[in-house]
Amino acid sequence: MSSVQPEVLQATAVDANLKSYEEARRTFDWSEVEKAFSWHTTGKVNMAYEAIDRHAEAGLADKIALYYSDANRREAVTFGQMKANSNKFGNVLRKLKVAKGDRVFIFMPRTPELYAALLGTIKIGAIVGPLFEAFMEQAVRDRLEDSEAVAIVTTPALLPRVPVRDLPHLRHVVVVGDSAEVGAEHVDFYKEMEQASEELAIEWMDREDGLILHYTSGSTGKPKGVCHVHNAMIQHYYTGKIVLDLKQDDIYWCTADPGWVTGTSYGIFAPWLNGVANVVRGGRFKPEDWYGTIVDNKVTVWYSAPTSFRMLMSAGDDLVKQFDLSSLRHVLSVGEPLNPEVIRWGLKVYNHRIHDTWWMTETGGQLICNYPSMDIRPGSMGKPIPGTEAAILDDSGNVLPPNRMGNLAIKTPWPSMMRKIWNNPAKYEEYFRMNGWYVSGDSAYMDADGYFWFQGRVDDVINTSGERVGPFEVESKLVEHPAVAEAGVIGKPDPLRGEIIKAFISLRAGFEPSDELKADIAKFVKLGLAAHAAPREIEFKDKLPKTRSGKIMRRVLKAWELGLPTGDLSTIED
Ligand code: 6R9
Repeated sequence: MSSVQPEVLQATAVDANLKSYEEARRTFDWSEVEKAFSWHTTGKVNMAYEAIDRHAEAGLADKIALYYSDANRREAVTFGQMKANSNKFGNVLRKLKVAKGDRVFIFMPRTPELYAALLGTIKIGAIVGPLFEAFMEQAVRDRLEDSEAVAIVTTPALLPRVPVRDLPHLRHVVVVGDSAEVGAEHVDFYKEMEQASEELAIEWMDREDGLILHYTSGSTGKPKGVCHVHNAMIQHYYTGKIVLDLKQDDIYWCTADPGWVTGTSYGIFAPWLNGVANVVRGGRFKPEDWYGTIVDNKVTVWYSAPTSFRMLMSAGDDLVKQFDLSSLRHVLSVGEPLNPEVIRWGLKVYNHRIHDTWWMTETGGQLICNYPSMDIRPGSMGKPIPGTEAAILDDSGNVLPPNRMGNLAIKTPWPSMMRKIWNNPAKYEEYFRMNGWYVSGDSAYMDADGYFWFQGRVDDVINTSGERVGPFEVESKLVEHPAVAEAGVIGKPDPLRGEIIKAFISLRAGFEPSDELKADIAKFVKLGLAAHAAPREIEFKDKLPKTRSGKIMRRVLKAWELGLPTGDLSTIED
């Protein structure tokens, strides 16, 4: 919000798909994009057909759709093979009497099987729910329970975390593994796939039929099931073109897991709707493996996250020099504020501007972005995609003038907007409380030239290494520990992870603070919820600040942590 001249990184791409942002904003029309899809002639559609089969049937059957690698496995899958494999899995589910609209979860690490299973689920019209492999039993249970899922696809290693008791709707556990590891009560993935036909009668869907369910954390309550519909493909396809700048010969790599919306919208749908080869790297993050993935596959377009870029930055410039990264032509980021420092570093070592993009699980697709043909102002998320309108609103819903901080909001609707929160219409309505606007929960301002600048979250949601963690979920798990009386959880600023989770804890009578107890409590959350949800820091307090209604005041904890004034304490307990 300063008046000094902003730093500008000039546009470099001369042959970008989006030639002129300003002109596209004036002339763009979503109905033009729709013509790329089959529903124009039939009125019916299916995301998986448009992403895979359409290309296989248009002469690209032998083109590589997926370049997969991890430490032990390397495999290329063509569009034709992906069509056949997803058809087979669709038939497996049909044999199990899974039908249109049923919820099917996929809980496994990234492998070619995951992609066939996810697309096959969509092909028969079921709603797919991808889950992070890091989830522990409680996290899996919450999601299966809320959505009344009928089936889950998993691996022998993750099987112990799949709850089967007290889930009356869950009929099938499909296990992707060696037959010896598949119990009689489970469905043997490989065995069924072997017997299944490669021909499938695709379930033709209405544009507004359910496609995918991504659970995400809010500041209160259990995780919310954000539901997207097949219509989202319009935005995935279009942003794939103008933001990812995808072209036929690109080798594209999105580093996100499908358990996160980025790993589906931009790790599956956007590249394949554009008929582009998609790279998937399994296993954990290791700087050498990541650079190796770019070299081995000759990656041209790379979509990652600030936390990863920061980790690569801390791995050092010398490491970069050991790899030939000259195949790269376009680099992008999402998930957290992209530090100007990281952009400058990227320019120095990769010789590329890193293009920041802003969007959310709820928005389904990119909304505020930097484009190859547009100047970048480091620290800014960019400008709204053509066909959408973004604004900064005050708390009464009035549009604020430039340079004023407020609620970042998007004019409704847009093609990939969520269509419901599962089982929770009241929560859904909350987002749209300001007449005609979707209220994001982020605060930001827009400068005089229309660039948007992220300022923070309005609520208490923590963003650690790009993962959204609801403090309430962590607090709930903490108080299950026998030593914990009460817990308050905040995000503490961290140079590498953006934020880390810090827990303030008051102990039950009879327990004494100690480092062993801290470690035990952190482990308890790690095993009970998820590794990324475990507090990295714990501080014991005799008493936690609370409102009279008993809510732990996280903003006071945060102020303590940062050494800031605690602000209005009128609602504090005592
Ligand atoms: C796609 C995704 C959404 C929240 C969002 C905001 C933060 C995402 C950002 C960003 C600053 C960016 N966020 N992109 N903050 N600059 N470019 O990340 O979805 O996991 O639902 O998180 O992430 O706070 O509200 P999701």
